[in-house]
Amino acid sequence: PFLYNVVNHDDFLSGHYYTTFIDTSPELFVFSQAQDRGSKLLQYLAETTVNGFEGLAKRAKPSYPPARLPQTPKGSLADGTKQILDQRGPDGLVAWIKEQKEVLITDTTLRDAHQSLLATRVRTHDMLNIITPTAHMLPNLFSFEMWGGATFDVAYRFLKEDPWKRLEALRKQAPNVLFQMLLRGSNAVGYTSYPDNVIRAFVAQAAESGIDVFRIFDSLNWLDGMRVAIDAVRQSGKVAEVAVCYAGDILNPARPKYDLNYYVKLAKEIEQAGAHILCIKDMAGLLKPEAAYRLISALKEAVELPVHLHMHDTSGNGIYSYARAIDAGVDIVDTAVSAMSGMSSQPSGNTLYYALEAHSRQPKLDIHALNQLSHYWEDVRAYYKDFESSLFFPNPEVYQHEMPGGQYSNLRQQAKSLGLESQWDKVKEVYRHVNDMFGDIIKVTPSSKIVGDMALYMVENNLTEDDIYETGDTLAFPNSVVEFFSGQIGQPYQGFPKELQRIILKGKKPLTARPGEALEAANFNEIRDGLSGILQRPVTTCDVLAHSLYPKVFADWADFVNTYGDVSILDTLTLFHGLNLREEIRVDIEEGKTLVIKLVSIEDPLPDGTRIVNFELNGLPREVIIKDKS
Ligand code: 3PY
Ligand code: ZN
Repeated sequence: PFLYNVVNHDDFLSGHYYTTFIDTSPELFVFSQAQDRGSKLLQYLAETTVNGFEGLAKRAKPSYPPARLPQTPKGSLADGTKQILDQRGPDGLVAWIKEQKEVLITDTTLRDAHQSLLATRVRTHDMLNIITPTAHMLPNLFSFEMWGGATFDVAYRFLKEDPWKRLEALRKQAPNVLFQMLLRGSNAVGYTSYPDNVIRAFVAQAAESGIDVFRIFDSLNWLDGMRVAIDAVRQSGKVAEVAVCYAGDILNPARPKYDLNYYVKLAKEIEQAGAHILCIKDMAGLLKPEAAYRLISALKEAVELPVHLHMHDTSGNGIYSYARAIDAGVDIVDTAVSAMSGMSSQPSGNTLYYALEAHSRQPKLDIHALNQLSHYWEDVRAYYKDFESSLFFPNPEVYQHEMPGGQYSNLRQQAKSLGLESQWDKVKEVYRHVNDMFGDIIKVTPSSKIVGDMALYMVENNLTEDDIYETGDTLAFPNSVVEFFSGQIGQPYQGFPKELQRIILKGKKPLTARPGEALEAANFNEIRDGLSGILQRPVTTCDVLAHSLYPKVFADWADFVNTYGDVSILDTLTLFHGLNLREEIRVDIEEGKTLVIKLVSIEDPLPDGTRIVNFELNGLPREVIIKDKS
């Protein structure tokens, strides 16, 4: 009974109906799910075709040949690191890592690479198309970094998809290699501190849904901010990889705050705190080659833990630094598939392979496979052209401004939206200056955002450091800056600059304890009950956790899904641009069920600003009325 609930109803056919027929027959409104999904999808396509995609300048839908998809090799999937963890546990995995002569590789293409190059916009759809060949072609990888960081909120907020579904779907198709995520300590995958029970439950669920290795960091390198997460990961039976964020320059004696001793001492504390792996997280790409050699040598000496190095290639020195780190004995390094590497992303895995030709530690990777995967990503990257960052060449200037790879294009965009595009050089300079005013802090999400907010504030209002000290009592500082000086994101190494803290807090007393201790535990039952009124399906623990972290983002997403259904099934160009006139697409809404959708015409606007958009859905005409927002 497609479309025709009334005329197919038994009472209607037999003539036994009255004027109350509609009120007394609720089954009339039970439409087949497919029909309901089809209608919602048409509504989405009509609106996107006419009004464009939120946050994207409207332009004609581009057309590309299909992405070059490598053939999945024949034969069964080779076992990999996932089986080692599952069979031998985290300690067994650690022992295995230490036995490897070759350097191990984490591939970041599915997370940090697109977070840094394409504003985190790569969709599950494009990952799912390549994950099976990837799992077959790269079974020797240490891990796929494919979740966490900004991917969690961006999935709900901008891509209108469920990040948990991404994790679970990829897990199913790549059961042989470890899955790794980035966890911001007590900030989880958010930008603020959360109650301890949220951190614990989030870790437990992420482990259950498929994460094996949790890279945990604190945006101020404050170990207290990471302990709850470390313990939760250990409790889940997964791997706690604890990160030291790299700041400063150990080669520069004039920059003594973060010297070699600082890193060695912190690494030992991290080992004591229960880490399985130590990570050096160089989120801006500041670790110069000689510094990489000295740092890794010292750490390998100081701790028993395997050392995993994460870098961004902003300066263009990434491969050289990796090569030096590999000579110093680093166990694992992060790279991306070539077409998604370089600049603010990770160094290219394909390039590293060749850089280590004839070297005893050349990674065991199939370079032919990596090149084929790169072809796929080269083609797919074009779909996301509108989100490309503005960094098109190596930028050693990063050694001055020290902005993390993921922040550069974001801050530039923010500056632009404030009308400060022409003052971008000044913003970079002030960013570094703010860092020094704040006491030379670690800059990574969310502390990097705070420095960025303050820099924009100063440039926008034409304020110098002296102005801040002289007239600060009368200034309304950005919220994030006030929160930082209140101790809401933790305690910086060697404390806050006292005078600036007094000016910014205007007499308010700062927190000196761990923010999580002061926060009331989330009431998951209450959240679950609340969500059951919003979601038109059973509420899952994943939903409850997402709502705990991002109440508004999650509620907006749920609203979107209620209106338009699951748009993650659309191909990327269609999601962003809708359909061209007379274009026909096939959408698989579930195994064996395909909708054939054709855009027939878009009528002129009516006096009330609405338009009728005519489609064919599986050959039948359908019209959708939408508001033209132009
Ligand atoms: C994140 O927190 O998302 C990062 O990638 C930090 O480097
Ligand atoms: Zn990174």
